[in-house]
Amino acid sequence: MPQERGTWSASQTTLDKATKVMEAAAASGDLYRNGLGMIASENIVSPMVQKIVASDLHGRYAEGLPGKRYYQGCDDFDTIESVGIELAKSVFKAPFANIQSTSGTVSNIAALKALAKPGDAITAVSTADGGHISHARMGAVGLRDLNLSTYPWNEERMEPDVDGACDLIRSIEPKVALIGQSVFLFPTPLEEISAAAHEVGAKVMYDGAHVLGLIAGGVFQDPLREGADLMTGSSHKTFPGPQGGFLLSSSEDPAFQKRLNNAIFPGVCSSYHLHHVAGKVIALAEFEEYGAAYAKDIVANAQHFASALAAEGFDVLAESRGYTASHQVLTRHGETDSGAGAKAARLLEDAGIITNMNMLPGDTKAMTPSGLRLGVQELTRVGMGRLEMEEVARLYARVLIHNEEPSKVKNDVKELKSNFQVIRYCFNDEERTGYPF
Ligand code: DSN
Repeated sequence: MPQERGTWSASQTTLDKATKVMEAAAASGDLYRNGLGMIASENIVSPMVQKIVASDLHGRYAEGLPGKRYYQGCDDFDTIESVGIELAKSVFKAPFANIQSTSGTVSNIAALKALAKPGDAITAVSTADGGHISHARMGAVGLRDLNLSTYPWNEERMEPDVDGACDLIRSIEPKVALIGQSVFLFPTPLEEISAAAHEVGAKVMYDGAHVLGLIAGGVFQDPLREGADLMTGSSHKTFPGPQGGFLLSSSEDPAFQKRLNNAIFPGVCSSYHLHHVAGKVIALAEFEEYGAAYAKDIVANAQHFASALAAEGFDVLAESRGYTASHQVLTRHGETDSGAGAKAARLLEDAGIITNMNMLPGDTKAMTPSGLRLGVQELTRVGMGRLEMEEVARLYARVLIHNEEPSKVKNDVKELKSNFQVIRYCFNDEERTGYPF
């Protein structure tokens, strides 16, 4: 018998659990609404993306590609995905785009499935130097059982040592030369590395997860024209869409493109979160309109913020290169492996500033690093500019240099943030303009 409305009942214990979850979600929303979200891998989604992510698509299934589905009922979604593929090709200037992947890591797993077989060699940036966990044996590289060799790292320039990387590639002759990091301050000298890789028959895979919006906005580097055969990325960092991933390629070869599509489905996805794909498509349309301005403002803000932190007395990395050319800023808060970064992140959180501890060159332990990795893409999205970057640097100094009580600083963080509640660089929405609930 179907359950009659009105006879639905639930035990108080289960209801209490659901209530607790709803309250925690609302509290998390308040934390970011009233605080400063500065984790470099995060962002907020536009009102139109918020709306479509909560649509009926959430409960639906699709497998395959537009026009070639296993399930009925996909005609409307075919429209959405077809528009999205064309937008992704245009926004990323890529002859090939697959927009189904559910995260940057899933895109990486698919790429490695398409490019290499178990036992093959791969070169990448080590996690200690800022490489992503999916580039490591503990992540996707290990899952594919690839033999990893890591590039020598130039600490001064915060990028792979180019000659060393080329020598490594020439001696290892990997199947895949993987480029890109999660700590990503400066563009990688890709042309030289790609030339060495192609010389030995390797494919160049560029993980643009962090910097995808900066690349598409034309302010970082242009990997698909600098030698990368493939670019993976997240849809929710400097590219400000819902959580998910992209798989992009410079290849016009239909057989290679088919291999990439097959690596996503049936390779690593069955259904693929249609509401998020639809959100990505809206975000792509918004990016086509406003992305270049957003990307430019992010990098300008990161540079202002880094200089302002240095002026307050912080040890900001890469001073000789102008601190940063991306959305990220790196700060050192104590001795190598001292845990000073973890302590700083906790104090900032008490003041309503959300960051993450990060290993810096020399650190060897992930849980007791000496640094912070800071991102300004979310503050930029709500309209903060140069003056606010200076104000935020002063708030950091009050907590971490002048040892003010974080709860006192939190009031000023809330006051500052109260003036920045409207999400920018997106289509107008008459019903809502700000943070989700
Ligand atoms: N671990 C994330 C980051 O913060 O860089 C990316 O997946």
